[in-house]
Amino acid sequence: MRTQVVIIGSGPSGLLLGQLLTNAGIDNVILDRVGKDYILGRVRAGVLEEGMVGMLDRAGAGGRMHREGLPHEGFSLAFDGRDHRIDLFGLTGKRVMVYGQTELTHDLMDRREASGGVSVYETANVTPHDFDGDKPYVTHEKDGVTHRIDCDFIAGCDGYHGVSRKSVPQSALQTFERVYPFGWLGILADVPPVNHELIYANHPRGFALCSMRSQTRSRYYIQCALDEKIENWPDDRFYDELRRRLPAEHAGNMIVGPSFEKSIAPLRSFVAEPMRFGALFLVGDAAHIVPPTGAKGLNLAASDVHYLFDGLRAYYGEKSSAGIDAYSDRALKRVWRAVRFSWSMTTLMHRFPDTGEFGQKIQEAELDYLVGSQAASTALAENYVGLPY
Ligand code: FAS
Ligand code: PHB
Repeated sequence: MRTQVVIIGSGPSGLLLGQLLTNAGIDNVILDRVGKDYILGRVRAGVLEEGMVGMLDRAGAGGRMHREGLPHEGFSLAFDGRDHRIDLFGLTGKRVMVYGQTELTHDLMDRREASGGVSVYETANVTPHDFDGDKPYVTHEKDGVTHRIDCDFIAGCDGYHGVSRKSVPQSALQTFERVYPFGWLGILADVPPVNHELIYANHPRGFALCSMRSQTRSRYYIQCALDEKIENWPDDRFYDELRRRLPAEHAGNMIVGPSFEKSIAPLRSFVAEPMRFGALFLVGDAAHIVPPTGAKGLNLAASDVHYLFDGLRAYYGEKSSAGIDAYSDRALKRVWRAVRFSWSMTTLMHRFPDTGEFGQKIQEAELDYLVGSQAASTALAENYVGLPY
């Protein structure tokens, strides 16, 4: 078999790139080692930058998002028992869209199916070959048969644990990493959100986040130790701890109910450089990971796809390699700005082992300055709504 672009991974990166390529008449095949249901069963991001919204519209997959998504013009920072709203729209003229990654992935899968895009799920041993040569190809095993797909380019959209980055010689790759000494314990519950906008809370007991998926479905997180076990966190204990970390006005009117999803996610900052090796391009989580505090992970995948699609369209449309040659530098410039923002939000909002009482006062003083300064709030807001592509 032959195609122009093989995409490894059917998450948001792979599906978004695949749809833009298909819409542009550029042949592509998506391979994933798991099935659709498994991918749709993963609960992940919930906040979309305008850039991601625009990319979904460009892919022709934005309809349900506009119908069911929740445009948000601000969020709150809670600390020292008080609530402070960051007026995103007033400070930047931009909004964010609250719409779950699960829904977005579903919409992209539906769009791909409707446009006849070729995706192969539950395929094993996907392996990129000769991507530093002039005849790249990918092999994979399906139902005991090994298949070979010859191609021009390979897009490694296979996430942090994928095969693409691991296929690059270690000598050609430089990685940067910070692992945080805590995780996020998150639940999903069909109860009305405690607030109409998100609340990021700094508390001496630890960070908490009140988010949502709709007006009737809440997504709540509390910072937890890395060795925590879900079985030690029945819903009652979770809600009690969450309420202790929120200002009284919110704790008092929180509607609780049974969770139907509960998970612990570790937090890390990670960047692999460069993001291109000959015919192989690393996209999204395959190249970088950010702590979810800044709601940047999924949104960085969108800007990577934007840069790579631009390059591939110029390659096939105008026989120009300028775009694909510039991909890694263009993508990494925005990646590092988002990595910095996510690191700074995580450092400001979480309780570290060495924070102590002095460190808590410093965090509260920084937050107090931030919410009281138009300049500081604007800097926070423009990073949160998403820096330009
Ligand atoms: P993904 O990991 O989504 O997709 C990669 C795909 O590649 C998967 O379907 C996988 O099956 C496939 N794959 C992997 N190895 C393969 C192989 N060898 N062969 C074939 N296929 C292979 N971001 C936010 O903005 N906010 C959040 O709150 C947030 N929470 C998160 C919580 C968790 C637990 C995790 C892991 C991530 C979270 N993220 C969050 C980040 C997340 O949303 C990612 O940024 C987003 O999924 C990136 O999409 P992809 O790059 O497509 O990678
Ligand atoms: C979520 O709704 O899952 C969410 C929202 C904002 C974040 C992280 C997670 O910063």
